[in-house]
Amino acid sequence: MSKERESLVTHIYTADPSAHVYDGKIYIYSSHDLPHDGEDNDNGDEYQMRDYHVLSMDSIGAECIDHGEVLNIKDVSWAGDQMWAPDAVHKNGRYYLVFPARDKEGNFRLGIASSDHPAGPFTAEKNYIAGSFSIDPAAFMDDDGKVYVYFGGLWGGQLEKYQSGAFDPEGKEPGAGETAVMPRCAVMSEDMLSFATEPTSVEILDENGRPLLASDEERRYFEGPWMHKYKGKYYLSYSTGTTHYIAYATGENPMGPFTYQGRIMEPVIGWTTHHSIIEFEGKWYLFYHDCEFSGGINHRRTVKFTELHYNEDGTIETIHPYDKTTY
Ligand code: FUB
Repeated sequence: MSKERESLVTHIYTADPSAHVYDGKIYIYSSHDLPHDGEDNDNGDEYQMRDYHVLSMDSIGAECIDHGEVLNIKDVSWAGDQMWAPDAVHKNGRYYLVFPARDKEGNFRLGIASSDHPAGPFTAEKNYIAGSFSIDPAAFMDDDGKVYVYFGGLWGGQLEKYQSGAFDPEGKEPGAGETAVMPRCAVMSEDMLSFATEPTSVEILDENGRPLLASDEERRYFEGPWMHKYKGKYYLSYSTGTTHYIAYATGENPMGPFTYQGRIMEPVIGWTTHHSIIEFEGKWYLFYHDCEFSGGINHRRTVKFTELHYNEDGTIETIHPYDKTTY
């Protein structure tokens, strides 16, 4: 049985969980960490993933099933290396996996693969999405059926190299006092194979309506976006990277602007923190990963979940991941 805040599976290392409810079950689209002895660096070279697995649970607490490898990099003709955090979306009767990988030139791109079944296997399109770049796509379908893809990650994820709109190999994070690099968002085409709109920056503002600054590392966006809707409001949540929080901002429109609200989760064991949020049978859950099972090895992560609680005013209670008095 899967228990709250315990590793869902331990026969492989899994990370970057994107959870969805399909046909009344919970499906988790995750990265598959491959153990190796290479060193960690700021380019994320330690995250050497080459395939995806789908996990599922019939209900919260049920046994977590690994559906095995659902896509391997050898079957993605445009990809060269490093298949990082994926997401999925169900549209037009098909299940679409949206995933990042480095192309043959070493630049991260976003690709699409599809299947008739939520647990795959998935067949990749021949080319990456034209105009795509960076990592961590999160696909959100709004009530009108439009699919928005939020994406972008600093450092290894290369987002700071696209500030001018085109790839600049010398691109650096902005200095103190300058506006932070913001996540990107594009609307997907009806057939889910291309961007229907150019990717645009999604603004995250402070309490005074000013864009968060690059030096505000406790609050600014780093990677791992997720979008969900609660009581008609849009909640953009993300990792702050260097400060290891899962933070969130809310807004009235899926393209923003969003106003910073607070932290959803304090740091976990391990450098990265990556999450997703779902509603299942009237309760809300956060799926995340940490490195507790591997004893703190950054690229040997396992996926977990915990319940998430809203306050009356729509703010989210901060989760302290190892405080057993809170769950
Ligand atoms: O898993 C590789 C990278 O680590 C992801 O793309 C980031 O979000 C972080 O979790």
